[in-house]
Amino acid sequence: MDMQNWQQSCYEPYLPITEKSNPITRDIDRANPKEIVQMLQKCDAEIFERTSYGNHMYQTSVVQTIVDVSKRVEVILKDPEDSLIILSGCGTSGRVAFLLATSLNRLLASQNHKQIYSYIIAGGDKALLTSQETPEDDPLLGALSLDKACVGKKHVLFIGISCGLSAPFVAGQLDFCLRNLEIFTPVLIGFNPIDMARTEPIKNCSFHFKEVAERMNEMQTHQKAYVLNPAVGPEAISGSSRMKGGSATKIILETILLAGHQAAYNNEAVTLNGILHSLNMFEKVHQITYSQTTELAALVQKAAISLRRKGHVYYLGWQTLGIIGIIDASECIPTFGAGFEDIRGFVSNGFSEMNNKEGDLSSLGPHFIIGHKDFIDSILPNLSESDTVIFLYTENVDLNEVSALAKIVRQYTSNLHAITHEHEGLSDPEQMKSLFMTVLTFNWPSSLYMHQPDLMKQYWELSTKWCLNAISTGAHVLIGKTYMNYMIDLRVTNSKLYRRAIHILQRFTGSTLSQCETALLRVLYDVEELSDEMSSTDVTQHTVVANEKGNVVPIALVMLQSRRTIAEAKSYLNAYSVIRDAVAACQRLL
Ligand code: F1P
Repeated sequence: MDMQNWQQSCYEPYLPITEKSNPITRDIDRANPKEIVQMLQKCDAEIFERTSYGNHMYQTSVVQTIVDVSKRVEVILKDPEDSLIILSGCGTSGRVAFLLATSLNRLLASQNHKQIYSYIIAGGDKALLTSQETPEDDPLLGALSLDKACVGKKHVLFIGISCGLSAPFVAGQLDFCLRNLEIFTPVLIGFNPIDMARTEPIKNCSFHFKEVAERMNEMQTHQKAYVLNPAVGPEAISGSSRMKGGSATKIILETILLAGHQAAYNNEAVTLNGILHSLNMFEKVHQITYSQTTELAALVQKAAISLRRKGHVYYLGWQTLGIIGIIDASECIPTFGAGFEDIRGFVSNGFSEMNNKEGDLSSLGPHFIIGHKDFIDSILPNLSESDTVIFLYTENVDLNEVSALAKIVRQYTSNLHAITHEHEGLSDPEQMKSLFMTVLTFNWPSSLYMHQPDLMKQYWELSTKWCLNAISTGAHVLIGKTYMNYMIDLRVTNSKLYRRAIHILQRFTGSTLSQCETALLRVLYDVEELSDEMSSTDVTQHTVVANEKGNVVPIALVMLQSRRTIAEAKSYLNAYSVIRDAVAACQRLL
């Protein structure tokens, strides 16, 4: 089915695009590693597809908005005193905001310009490395943190990211901007048409997301606000916006921000053609990355074998590729219910490389131990052949450092691999390659970076993100964590995830919405009969309870399917370590 068809209202009409199940990956749970990578390649290609029910990325209206926002960036860069560009979001969207703000501030500093970028992530810096889903539901918190971030500023370009046009935290911030347009120019980035934005009422709040998005749209006619919401198709794993949503956000924002930089500092006016060229280059990055399907599939397989053997996957990255690794690894915990030790990322120089607002967070606990030195001290002594180690580096790093660490790791496991990036023609010394069992090398043609050399780093980051998303997603799919392309065992920790859980129950049991919600609540509160208080309390309260509960949706599913009690459903599920098998067996009970 192509974009044209699945986005038409007849395909899962009750769901916004970002929550739909993608037909390309419908049978991903039965695919082999190579097929999985090919499916992901197709899903990611939809970012650049030129046919779509909603506006697509290359559509003139989208490109024109990118031009308009880039010009705003140019104005701010030319008058940096009292000005700020703030990027904000929840979960992956906040992590992309952080990555861009930090990386562009570094670029500005290296060229002796004032650093004017800032980021906000719901839940603060600890949400960069761990899942903090609850603050996402709080619009007031969003507005307050924005207000605090721009004290004393006269011009603020605010970029609010919510892939699903759904996060109340971001809605609160956009509303705040719309009420203070003399200071703020708000931009909304997401991947649903506005009529699919979320309409669920927000607690203690007079507006919902769609209402704010409509106000934004109206203000766009006066060039006072901008909405960038191309349709890029459903995620490969339903609703998992860390994948396509995160990548498309990075592509759009890097296009905008670097076009603004070129205009402000190199006198290169922002044009429609320039923006189209930039999007084209990102499309090439997609093609080059997925041209190595076989090699990538081999890494997916290695990672799956490690997880199946109860081993681990470790990403050891240099510079921002290390951060990409940490982000990918930490997202596996909420996405796949993975254990924190299963897939972990480490970055050279730890928190000084992160350069995050709140500084070194290592005292917060083991989830925040991220440096290569920490890896050597705490992981290396127990490293074995069951573990897969993947180095992530580019030709711009100190290769002596890379080879020294590789030699140490090799003393513990030969299951050592590398993903590397280099300019075409400048090849990695052979002796480097001999240190690894496999090396996935990307040779980047000069045509890609001639126009804007600054973008090369962003291309390498995106390419690495695609590879790691494929490895971690593919590995979890191969060990049976998904059923079809649904992640059934999701944690119901905010209102969006609560609604997604109910939808999954409806999808697989055919029960009514109210039956599914009741079953979900019974499991959350661990009672066969819900009290009036439990039924009437709001979703926020339910998600607080859900924070401490695992296996909630699978248990509710078994209950609905087979009319079992909670205890019976739990013991039924205990017989299965693989979600796919449990659900399939449960389907047969019908
Ligand atoms: C934000 C987000 C996702 C995360 C999870 C919960 O989504 O935190 O990043 O993976 O699905 O929601 P959005 O506001 O960008 O749609």
